[in-house]
Amino acid sequence: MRWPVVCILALLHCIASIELSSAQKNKATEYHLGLLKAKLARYRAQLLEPTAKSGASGTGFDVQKSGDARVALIGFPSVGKSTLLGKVTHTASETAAYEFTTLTAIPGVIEYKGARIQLLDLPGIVEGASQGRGRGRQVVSTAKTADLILIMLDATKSDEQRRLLEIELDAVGIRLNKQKPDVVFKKKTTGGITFNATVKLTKTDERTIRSILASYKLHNCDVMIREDITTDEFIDVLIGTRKYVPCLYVYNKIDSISLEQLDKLAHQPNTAVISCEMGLNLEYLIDRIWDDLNLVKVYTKKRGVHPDLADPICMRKGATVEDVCNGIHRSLAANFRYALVWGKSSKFAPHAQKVSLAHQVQDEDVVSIFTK
Ligand SMILES: Nc1nc2c(ncn2[C@@H]2O[C@H](COP(=O)(O)OP(=O)(O)OP(=O)(O)O)[C@@H](O)[C@H]2O)c(=O)[nH]1
Ligand SMILES: [Mg+2]
Repeated sequence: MRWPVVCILALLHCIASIELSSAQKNKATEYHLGLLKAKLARYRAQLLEPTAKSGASGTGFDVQKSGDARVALIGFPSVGKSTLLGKVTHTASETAAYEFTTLTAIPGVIEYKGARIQLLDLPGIVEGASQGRGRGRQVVSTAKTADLILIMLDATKSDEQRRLLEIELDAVGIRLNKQKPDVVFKKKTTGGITFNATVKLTKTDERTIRSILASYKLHNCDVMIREDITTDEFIDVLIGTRKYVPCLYVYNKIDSISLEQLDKLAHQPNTAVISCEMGLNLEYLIDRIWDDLNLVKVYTKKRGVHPDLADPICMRKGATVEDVCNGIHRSLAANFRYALVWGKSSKFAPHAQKVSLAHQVQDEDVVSIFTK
């Protein structure tokens, strides 16, 4: 056993025993627990991201990114991931009633109103995947590269599966449906620690944070906390390699459950219910995927011709006309005179509005750019 594994086991044991005795949950316990978690997070990070010389790889499957966004399918074996890929893309991935049918990453493309979304079918994972069971480590590492994670669940199985998958993704540093904590952290070479909190901290305190900094041997840094964060969230900021990824929970096989069960599942947040085999609700799922990716697609139009609806430019929500220019050609923004936009972002819709580079575009806008 490598030493970090031994440390983790020992620390887990300590945490368990502290948590047991913390029925009255006093401040001292919280403080020590915070320190232990900081240590644990550091050992985990070493274990998951081994240095080059230790040889073990923490990398995912080597699949080229393509299209406008990447969506990864994560789930236990036989929940229907490959069946979904076959239904919504032109790519076939072997499907079968036995577990671990899929052994590698298989990319397909969802065509959505001209946008191209890469959907990655991945092998099923099992409990302990983040520690390297099966191909688990590779699967969860690949999930880190996705713009959206679809956690696929079997509607006929218990809800325990959902929690187990969340634990596996959490363990490799993926934070689902969470924003990066609003903390500014800057290392310095001298000057000690300056600590500022612009809000009242109710879930952690300055003493805990200072001790965690000391345990990471960070004696010179600026910390500015602008949100009521937990100790865990502060550790995430320190570790710095966390990935904040949106996630949609997809319950498949709804053809095999009762309407009451269906109703209950469908009302959970960030959830879509489908049946791949019967083709139920798949169009809704794709609309949801598009929404959750937080992208806008913009169609460009040359003077005197219709816009090209087959080939939009896809950008993050909040993108401006300048981003559209850069998406077409590097030199365009420099020679920009004005643009005309039609669609939701035009003040005069359905007519065009004349706009400058700073104008924010919206989904399905049509843009014409005029240069000097
Ligand atoms: N009843 C029902 N069965 C389904 C549905 N979708 C898929 N299945 C069945 O579930 C089984 C597993 O499907 P796969 O698509 O191979 O599952 P997978 O998640 O890719 O599994 P692995 O590759 O082993 O991880 C197959 O026998 C499918 O026919 C569905 O909507 N309803
Ligand atoms: Mg499969």
